[in-house]
Amino acid sequence: MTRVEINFDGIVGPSHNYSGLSLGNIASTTNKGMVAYPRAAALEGVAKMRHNLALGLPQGILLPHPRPNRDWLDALGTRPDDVPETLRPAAFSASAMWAANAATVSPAPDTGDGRCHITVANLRTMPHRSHEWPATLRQLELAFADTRHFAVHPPVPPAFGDEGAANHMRLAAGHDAPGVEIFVYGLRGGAFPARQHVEASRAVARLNRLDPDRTLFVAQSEAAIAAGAFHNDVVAVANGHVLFAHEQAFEDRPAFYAALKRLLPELEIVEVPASVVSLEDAIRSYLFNAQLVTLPDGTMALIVPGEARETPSVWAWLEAMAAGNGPIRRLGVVDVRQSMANGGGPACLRLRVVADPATVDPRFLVDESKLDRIADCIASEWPEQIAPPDLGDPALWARIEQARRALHALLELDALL
Ligand code: SUG
Repeated sequence: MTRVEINFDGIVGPSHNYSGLSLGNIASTTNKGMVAYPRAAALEGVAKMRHNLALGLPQGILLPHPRPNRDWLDALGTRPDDVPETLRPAAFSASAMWAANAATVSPAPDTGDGRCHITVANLRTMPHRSHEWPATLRQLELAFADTRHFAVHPPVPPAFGDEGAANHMRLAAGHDAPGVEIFVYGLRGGAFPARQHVEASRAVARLNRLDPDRTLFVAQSEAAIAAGAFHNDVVAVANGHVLFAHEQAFEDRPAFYAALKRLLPELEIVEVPASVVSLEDAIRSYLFNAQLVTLPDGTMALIVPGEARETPSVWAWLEAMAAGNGPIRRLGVVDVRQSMANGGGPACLRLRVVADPATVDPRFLVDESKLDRIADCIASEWPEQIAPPDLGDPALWARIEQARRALHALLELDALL
């Protein structure tokens, strides 16, 4: 059994649009009302997956959810053809593309029963995301159906907000070694909501059967949330024994770093000082919403969005880092502008699972040729553009629903329709 890290990217759905639904997510509110390009967005996502494959990394997918979400509208006593304007954007949101919010994953070496545990996130803080979990649960139960290796849990009750892996980090000597799991929660966020509640984090840690002695609960800094870091993965990312974080990511950073060093002596922290890259530049560029990956030769690469290269303070820092003696020596740049304009960078678009690929349902794994077929489907079926007022057009609903059906047929995943 060879356990490796597999990135499962959310395929950008055919209803991708900019409705400004996420308070506290600066890109989402700033770009409200803009024309979106779902076809281009989904093809950017495919290109990002190809970038990972070219680095020699295994790659998986998660599929777009049914939109408009007729079950959700039904439960609210309405239908797409008489839905109040206030509910329509939420019913159409393609936000399930941000797979880092799908669930929290605890790999087998960390759990009490030696299985990989996956707890679906309830995403209860934002109405447009609160109805993602049933479709996410169905997909994850199918993709990880082998109960000898996986346990998939439904979300924690909505009394407590949980946003999944975006607020969770794992540090370990290697992917297949026992790790330290870190849950980052919010206490306050100035004018913005703290979307991850500590009680939800504690519940997920229990459900995932983690060892309390190797689990840390750490408060995100209020300054970071107030500056627009609505998830921890906007200001920090971990991989293997490396933590890459902004100086202002955590409320009590000395205590956190000290606890971490005690648990993981090989820990390396790569910290970016606020005097070099301000929180504002970090959030604008999504420097930390990067994929920090271990390459097949054991070295690490940081895959950043194009916006990081365009932000002078950030790019200067990155170039100096890659040229130095630290653990991250290689940089990759991917273009996910359509997703970025809604506050979703490279790290938001993927859910990391450590597993033997042979234990995963192969329909959720991709290679170049499957990506070719997915790209063809997107190119022929996805709407080219959507402005929020278009969401009232029944012809567009039909198009969006047909596009999703075509993708599911192609992937032989009609069971999820
Ligand atoms: O939840 N944006 C998402 C972005 C999620 C990013 N994920 C991570 N950081 N892991 C959110 O705020 C915008 C939708 C809109 O405005 O229409 C949105 O939901």
